[in-house]
Amino acid sequence: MFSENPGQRTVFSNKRNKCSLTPVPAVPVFMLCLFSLLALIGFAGNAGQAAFGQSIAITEIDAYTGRENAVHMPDQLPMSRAAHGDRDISVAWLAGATNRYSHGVLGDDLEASKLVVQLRDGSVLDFELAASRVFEDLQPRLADLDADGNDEIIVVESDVNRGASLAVFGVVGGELSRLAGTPFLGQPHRWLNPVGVGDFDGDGRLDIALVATPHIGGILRLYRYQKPTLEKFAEAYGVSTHSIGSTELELGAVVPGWPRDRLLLPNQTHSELLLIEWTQSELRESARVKLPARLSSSVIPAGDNTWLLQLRDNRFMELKLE
Ligand SMILES: [Ca+2]
Ligand SMILES: [Ca+2]
Repeated sequence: MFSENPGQRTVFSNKRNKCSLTPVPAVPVFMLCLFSLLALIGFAGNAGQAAFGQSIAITEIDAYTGRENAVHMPDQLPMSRAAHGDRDISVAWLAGATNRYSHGVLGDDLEASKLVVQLRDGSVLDFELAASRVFEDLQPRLADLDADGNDEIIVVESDVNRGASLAVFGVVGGELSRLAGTPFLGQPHRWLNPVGVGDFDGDGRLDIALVATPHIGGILRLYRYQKPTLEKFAEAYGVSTHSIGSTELELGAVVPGWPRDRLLLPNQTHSELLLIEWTQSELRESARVKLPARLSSSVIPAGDNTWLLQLRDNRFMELKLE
């Protein structure tokens, strides 16, 4: 069960040192009951201060070579990246370029009409969408969400009339199938950007993080994978992980940790980076850093609690959690 309409919402202000809870208009009683199992959350904490013994250090570094969106697989979508796995799927990619969805926020006006996988035994399977749908994405993501030893595929599927949803695919009975998905956002030209997978609630199972509508007021949403549904359990406003027209999709990152994984996410204007943790009752901001200029690139993991990033003034930076 999940909802797209929580009874209250938390807004993270773009101003430093300020968080606020903002009630939304009243909803019918039955809807409140329906939503009562959802955790309604917010970013708590004091900006600029390190909570939980955590702080973020930013240092300017020499230029590095970023990731390339190299196209190597048959019929692969231009500017996309294939995903390589070590379980049942050896490689997954987006294919069948089409301009049938007039949105074009990912670098060009082409989106994918097919998802293709090559299995470890060399066989190739594909899933072709209906004419009203596209994969509005530049990379499938592989993760064994249900710990059965086989990978699931996380990808953005958009409907030309209802906008984007996050979909989970997998190989079942020798076929590539859609296993679960979030609701579509509800209208055309509304997109969402997956952040990644991690155990954000500490229950030992992988969860999925995404940022809905990153261009017009981003909303962080956390989901548990409970086939055939994705259950939303946390939500907060005021973050963004993409700029319109960019092929850089990973402005946010999953931060491995114990007892829970956390998230490193830009604020709405990409001028700050926030370390965010789910505490079982709220999403807490546990550290924050103001960037010397706005973030322009994906945040690339470099090991040892370190990430590499680029700024709009063309400087290269190293970010380290301490
Ligand atoms: Ca699996
Ligand atoms: Ca979990």
